[in-house]
Amino acid sequence: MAILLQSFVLLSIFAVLSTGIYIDGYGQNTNQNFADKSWEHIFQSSQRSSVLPLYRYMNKLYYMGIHFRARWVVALNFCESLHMKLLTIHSEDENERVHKYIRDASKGHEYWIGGTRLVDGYKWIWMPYGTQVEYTNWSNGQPSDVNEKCMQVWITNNKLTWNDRDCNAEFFFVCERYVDSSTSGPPGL
Ligand SMILES: *[C@@H]1O[C@H](CO)[C@@H](O)[C@H](O)[C@H]1NC(C)=O
Ligand SMILES: [Ca+2]
Repeated sequence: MAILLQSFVLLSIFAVLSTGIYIDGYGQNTNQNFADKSWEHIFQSSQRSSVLPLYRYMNKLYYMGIHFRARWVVALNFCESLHMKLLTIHSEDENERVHKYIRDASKGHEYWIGGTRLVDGYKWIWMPYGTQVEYTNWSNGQPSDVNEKCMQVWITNNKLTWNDRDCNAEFFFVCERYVDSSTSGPPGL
């Protein structure tokens, strides 16, 4: 039943994407904060094509998953469905940039990113790349609990910092894609 419901939700989202509702919603946003937003075709068929609103920063594209909240694994898979990955953060600059995107989105202050210790229950790994998490920006006192095996970012005291969280909690999320995956990728890959 849960799986059926989940499939239905995902299918509905594809339906919305492929009717182009996104395009109109984002197209009207002329706020200068969105200046680095571009559009990319992801779904194409003979009948119609759809585009995804993406930010571009350095060698990465970013998609803000702000239209439904999901458990961590669902967010991971949804990003893959968009030919993207759940976000990985590798520097203070990038952390700041994501902070800005989250502020601009105005959709709360908690988002899933791609760090997890589900793989061996202990070590923090960026999924689905399988690389070890090196740069970190944990909140004070975090990670707090070995039962919290997934990584989120949250805004506290006007800073974007990281927290370990129960993977079954539902949050918005951020997806990424390296612009040219043949010549660039996350550190360590
Ligand atoms: C963590 O992120 C905040 C901003 O969101 C930044 O001010 C701070 O310098 C970062 N810390 C590290 C160690 O990168
Ligand atoms: Ca925690």
